[in-house]
Amino acid sequence: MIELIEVRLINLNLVEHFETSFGRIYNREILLLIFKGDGIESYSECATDKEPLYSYEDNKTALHIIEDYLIPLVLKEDIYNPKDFKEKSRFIKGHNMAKAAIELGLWDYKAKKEGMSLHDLWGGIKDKVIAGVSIGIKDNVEELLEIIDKRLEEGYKRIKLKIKPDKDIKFIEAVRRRYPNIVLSVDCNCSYKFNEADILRELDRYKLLMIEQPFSNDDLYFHSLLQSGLDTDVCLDESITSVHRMLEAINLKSCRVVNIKVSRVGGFLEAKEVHDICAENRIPVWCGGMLESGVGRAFNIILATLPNFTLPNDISETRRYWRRDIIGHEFKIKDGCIEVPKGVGIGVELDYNYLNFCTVFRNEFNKKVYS
Ligand code: OSB
Ligand code: MG
Repeated sequence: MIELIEVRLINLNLVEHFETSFGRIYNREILLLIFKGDGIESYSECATDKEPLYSYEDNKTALHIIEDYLIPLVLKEDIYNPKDFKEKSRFIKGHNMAKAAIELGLWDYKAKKEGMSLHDLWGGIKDKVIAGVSIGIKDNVEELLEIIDKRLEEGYKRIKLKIKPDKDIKFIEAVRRRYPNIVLSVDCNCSYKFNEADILRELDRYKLLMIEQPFSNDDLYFHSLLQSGLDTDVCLDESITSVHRMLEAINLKSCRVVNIKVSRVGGFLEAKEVHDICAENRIPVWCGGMLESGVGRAFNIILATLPNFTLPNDISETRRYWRRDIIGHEFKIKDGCIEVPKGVGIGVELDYNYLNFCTVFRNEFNKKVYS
């Protein structure tokens, strides 16, 4: 039985700033959850950040949903099975990242309670996943080429460039000229309007692995129009928020590739179903990232071991994000891959010394208050 849930807000400074079409960030503020009971400690993190830029959720809305609805639900009704949690939290519309944070913590708890790895519990079939890296928008071409040199040297199997209008062709052209054969993709993070589709059609020249989320976060229709006239595969990220949206995208032919994030779809159960539906429809998937701490990264790595994760992931080494992580394990690339951590649950432990140093505030919710 889960006796206590701790919610922490932690601050982690990025090794290098990260710029997308939403803007430039220098640090992450991450909500970390710790579940305690039965002598077990399980972890998870919420993918929200300070501002609602990637989706409508941010740390404050997630904190509200988690503390005022989801934690009371879990503690009052003694929920520890992720399936029960999903059923019983359905009445709350949306807030997928908040829900995913609880569901993931319950998965780690369940795996630890059963004395097994989450990798086995989720049915992962690989013991390592292909590492890729997402490179932020740079001020000039020289800076971009310099960082790509470094990333290739570090062993990444795929380079993803963040682009936006006026920060696109010139950069892609220069990268392709220097590296005619690397596996290269671009992520627009919703920054193009449909009347700018001509620019996107020009990208067919550069043999990109995919073009990720050119249009708005809730669009499927214009993506479908674009895909029908494009050789390059369109990949959806922001638009795929549920199994339902995935089925719509398949029927509309809005994309040929999907970036799966457990946080965006509201948990592993939903992500697994999206994964399975994509497999049935011969749509390859890969695991996206949200600049997570080591806790979130461990979940991402485990997720990416499912069979239809056949494309390189946005899963990078620890040192690409943090000088020091809040877990006692460092993720490293070996032969272009990152290994699944071994051990029960997510296979990594919190480094409480550093975690406490990074903690901005901490709230505790005790079961006793709710019974
Ligand atoms: O669109 O995939 C995205 C980071 C924050 C928000 C959205 C995205 C990203 C990334 C980084 O691309 C992926 C990573 O965690 O390395
Ligand atoms: Mg993306």
